[in-house]
Amino acid sequence: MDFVKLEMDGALATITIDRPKALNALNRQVLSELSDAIGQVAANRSLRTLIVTGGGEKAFVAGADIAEMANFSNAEALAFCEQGHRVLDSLEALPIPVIAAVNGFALGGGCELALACDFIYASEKAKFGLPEVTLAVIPGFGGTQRLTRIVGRARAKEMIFSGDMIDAAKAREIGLALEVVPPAELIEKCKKLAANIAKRGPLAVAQAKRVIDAGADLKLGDANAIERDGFMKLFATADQKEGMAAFLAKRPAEFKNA
Ligand code: DAK
Repeated sequence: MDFVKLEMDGALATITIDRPKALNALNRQVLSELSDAIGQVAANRSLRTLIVTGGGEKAFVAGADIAEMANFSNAEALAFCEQGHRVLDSLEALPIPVIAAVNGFALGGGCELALACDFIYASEKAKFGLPEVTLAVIPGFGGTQRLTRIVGRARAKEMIFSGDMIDAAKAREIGLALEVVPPAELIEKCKKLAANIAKRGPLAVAQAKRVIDAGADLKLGDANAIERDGFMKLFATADQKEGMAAFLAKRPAEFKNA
């Protein structure tokens, strides 16, 4: 892969969008490589967390590639949009937690990539924005929908209508970024959380992610039915027996992902 790096280290995978000369902008090749990398993560059952970040000093991802999009026909725009939706949906559907480590500009499609992760940790120099209206288009990789679900309709409209960037502190204030840390500490902060996640019951973490996401757009009663289903299913796993036996025996649990 030319522009996407996939590293696996024990239970942790890291995907780096690595095209720093274009501030990691997403063109069709980058999206296709990202799709391959996500497929490899999905196929590896020893992984417990994925970190997504940007290569170089300046950017997470500065958006979809404007040079490539500039002369798109309607049909090409639709195909690109569908490719973006497919890739980000597959990222969102991974059964393991996905942390966006936003190390710089997260604009347009880059902000949308971060929004498709489970949550965002940001460096103090991160900048977020959906500037598409500046280019006379709208966000096309799910940003109008995912941002609205995370920060609420009015804040999403403010960002999308104005096209303005916000800094990391503002992103945290509105609930877009969960944590903001000095640049040099960003990956360590994400790794620390990943190490904690790796100690927990993997099927339980996956089930928690599934029920939270599946219930998010439902009425509470229907969403709680999904929770009941997930809770019940875990009692058929060896890890549940091990987790509770280990607690009662006052020893650390050894989970088998089974
Ligand atoms: N695409 C292509 N190249 C980009 C880029 C981008 N999004 N962002 C930066 N670059 C390139 C620059 O052109 C420059 O290339 P060279 O001139 O060196 O060849 C290089 O990266 C360094 O950028 P700058 O020289 O501009 O660096 P600065 O520090 O001065 O400025 C900046 C950094 C992030 C403020 C600036 O680069 C900038 O404003 N970039 C564009 C940000 C942006 O507008 N992003 C949103 C893109 S639109 C859809 C599907 C998807 C989308 C919409 C619709 N459908 C099909 C319906 C999504 C749209 C977007 O993401």
